[in-house]
Amino acid sequence: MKLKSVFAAILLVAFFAAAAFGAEYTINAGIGLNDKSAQFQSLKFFKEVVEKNSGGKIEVVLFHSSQLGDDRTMMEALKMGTQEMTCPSTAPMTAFVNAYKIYDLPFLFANEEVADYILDGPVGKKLLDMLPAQGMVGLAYWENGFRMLTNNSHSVKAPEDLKGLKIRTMENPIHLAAFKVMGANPTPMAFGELFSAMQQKVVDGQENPWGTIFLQNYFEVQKFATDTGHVYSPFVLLIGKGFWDGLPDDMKAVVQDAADQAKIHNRELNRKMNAEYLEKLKEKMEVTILTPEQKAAFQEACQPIYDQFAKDIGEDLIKEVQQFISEYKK
Ligand code: KDG
Repeated sequence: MKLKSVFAAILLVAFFAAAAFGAEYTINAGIGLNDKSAQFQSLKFFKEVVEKNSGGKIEVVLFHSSQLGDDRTMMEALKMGTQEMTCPSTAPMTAFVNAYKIYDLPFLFANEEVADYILDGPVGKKLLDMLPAQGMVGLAYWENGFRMLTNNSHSVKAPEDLKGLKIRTMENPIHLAAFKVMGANPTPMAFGELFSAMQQKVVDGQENPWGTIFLQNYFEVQKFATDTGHVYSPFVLLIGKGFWDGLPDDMKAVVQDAADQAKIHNRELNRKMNAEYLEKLKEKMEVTILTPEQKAAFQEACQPIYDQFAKDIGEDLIKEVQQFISEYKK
């Protein structure tokens, strides 16, 4: 038998053996966004790398569109060991680790590059290190992105235009306070309930990155959009601590490496998609692109939030982040 055929035979035997015995570990991974999102595409990338590099020992099963529940429910499930993986926005993570509120400060990051610098630096790591005490392990920061406002009443060009608008926010006290101080009437809600809430006019508007606004078809129920970019939303790829502790070291290394590779893929894809979907949305909604002066008015309106939450978040942590941000600018 030729060498090539021997190899093919070995591979075939290995394949059938894996199929017969099944994977040793199963990671059930769920998210709120749908299967067209950059987040789901990145999870598919993660799955391929893990399954290949673990030699089939780990199987990753993917769920989207809140099939396993909302961000908060899935984090609870990780803690209880009934689900292995999720990838929430950091905003609802503040219910478990208060320090994550740092990322909710309005207009903290000027662009994606400074966000990467902070998230991949010592502050980002310090916050990931707080998760095991809560029964979760943070593998990597992926990206949700800068959040933009939509509504179904009128075009918003200044904070005053927010007056009376009922806006859905994530379940996070800083997001609520920021929209209040800008003049809106905010209400927290799980992501999975948002589309029908807008359709049934329970809320007038919401805020999410361009990719989500397009891919979740929000333009069908929202006429107006504004590029407020009021906060940058990171995602954290989370794995349950109980499950993680049960993995042998070589499999932990495979999962960590796949999470890091998928992070790079995710950030590139997300940025590309957000830019593309903004252009597509311009054909479907009235999109306002703010001038720097108009944007500054929103930033100024949100300024009191920094004082309001200084003690809660920790003045030292805020100073530390601001110090790193100013270093980055130099
Ligand atoms: O998959 C992520 C979603 O569950 C959620 O985090 C999306 O930004 C989001 C929101 O507005 O809830």
